[in-house]
Amino acid sequence: MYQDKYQYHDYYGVDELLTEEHKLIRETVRSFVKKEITPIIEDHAQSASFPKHILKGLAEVGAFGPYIPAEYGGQGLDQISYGIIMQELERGDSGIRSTASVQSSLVMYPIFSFGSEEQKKKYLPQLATGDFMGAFGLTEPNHGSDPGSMTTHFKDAGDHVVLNGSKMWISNAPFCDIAVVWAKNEAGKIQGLIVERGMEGFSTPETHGKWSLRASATGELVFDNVKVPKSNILPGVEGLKGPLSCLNSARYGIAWGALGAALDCYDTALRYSQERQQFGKPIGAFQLQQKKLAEMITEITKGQLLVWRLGVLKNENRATPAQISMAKRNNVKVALDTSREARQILGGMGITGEYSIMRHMMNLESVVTYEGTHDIHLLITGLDVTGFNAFV
Ligand code: TGC
Ligand code: FAD
Repeated sequence: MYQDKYQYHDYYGVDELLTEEHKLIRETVRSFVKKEITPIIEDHAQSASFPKHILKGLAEVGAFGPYIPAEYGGQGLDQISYGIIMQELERGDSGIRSTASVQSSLVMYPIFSFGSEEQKKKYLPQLATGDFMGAFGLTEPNHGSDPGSMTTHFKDAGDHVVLNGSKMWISNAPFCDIAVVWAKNEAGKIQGLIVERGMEGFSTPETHGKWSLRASATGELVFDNVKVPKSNILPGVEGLKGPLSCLNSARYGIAWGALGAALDCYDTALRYSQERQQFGKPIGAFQLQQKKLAEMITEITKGQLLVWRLGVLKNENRATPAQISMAKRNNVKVALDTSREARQILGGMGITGEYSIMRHMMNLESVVTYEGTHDIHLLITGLDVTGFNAFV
């Protein structure tokens, strides 16, 4: 029986910057993860299956749309609370955090921000309870980092539009009830459409054979002359800034989330280094192992301060997309480096499913790629500081 011995690490007393409510939320999600996720996640990752039975529990701990106002089923929490929830979930598994990120930032957020009152009332409460699960379709087979060149499109047909094209690498696609899909209208402008499962011509084939995010369901969204009622078009936004605004929210959550995976790897490696004996003493007594652990906690601590400050800016509506890019890029790299070093500290045991490290490490290969790759975020920072646009 798997024993979750995880203990949080707060080297700089960042907790003192949190409110009692933040800590209570963290405790609730942490307990949920210990009870419901860590005991089962390894089996799901090994068998490449998504644990659908946890969706209700995720909704109950407020993982779906925590910052959406209560009148639409959310909890009206602040951005730091959202970040904390993402961190605790990713401490369990990046795939579980992915499901919550997509539901909150990529499905509920656009409906809340750009949807009609009717759309908000129809979808948001059911998304908050997990009765409806959503997916977000931006990436296409030939357009990943450059979503502005997408070819998925729709044509006016009276009271509805006809949607054609396909989206690839879509988290939650295989089981989603609705998908927020970004497509070009006849004028070539990008708009968001809510596509519902059951609409004729809409299918969601699953992507198999992943070595990363194995406990998360990934798939395609295929549209073959799908008739979408005009009332399902998000009226509040046109252009690439629509989907990119959603990404600001999701990338912010990932910046917090990735630290959860890093903390889990660091915590596991620290304990192992204190217990595992070689050459007559704990391996943690060797300077080379201490270097790894000291650098891990240093980078994690810097990351904790970065996201806390970003959360304050976000609460005040002052966080810029470039600041969010910096935090996503930095913290995911910290987590990936931490997982690789932690795996080495565990020697051969590090490659087994008895410990979470290798699973985190493989998951983070997706996290460093999705929501904008490591290099794309560097170029966003480059543009912000130099004023020169490397994308054109
Ligand atoms: P560019 O010409 O710079 O901008 C087009 C319009 O968008 C505006 N804009 C933004 N608005 C809000 N937030 C942002 N972060 C924005 N960035 C740009 C911009 O002001 C402009 O507005 P307007 O009014 O002038 O039209 O766009 P570009 O075509 O040069 O592309 C820029 C680039 C490369 C930075 C961008 O396209 C990008 O971020 N590429 C990465 C793609 C990406 O992140 N895809 C993620 C897909 S979703 C996903 O991965 C989910 S994983 C889920 C999970 O499981 O957790
Ligand atoms: P490409 O864009 O082809 O990039 C390939 C390489 O080229 C990268 O290293 C990139 O950094 C580099 N590159 C590209 N352009 C430049 C440039 N201008 N300068 C320098 N280097 C460049 N998408 C969704 O819409 N919804 C989802 O729910 C979703 N979930 C995902 C889940 C998983 C598990 C994965 C792996 C991906 C998911 N994605 C999703 C897609 C993800 O956002 C894309 O994979 C990502 O944006 C990169 O696009 P790409 O894979 O097409 O790579």
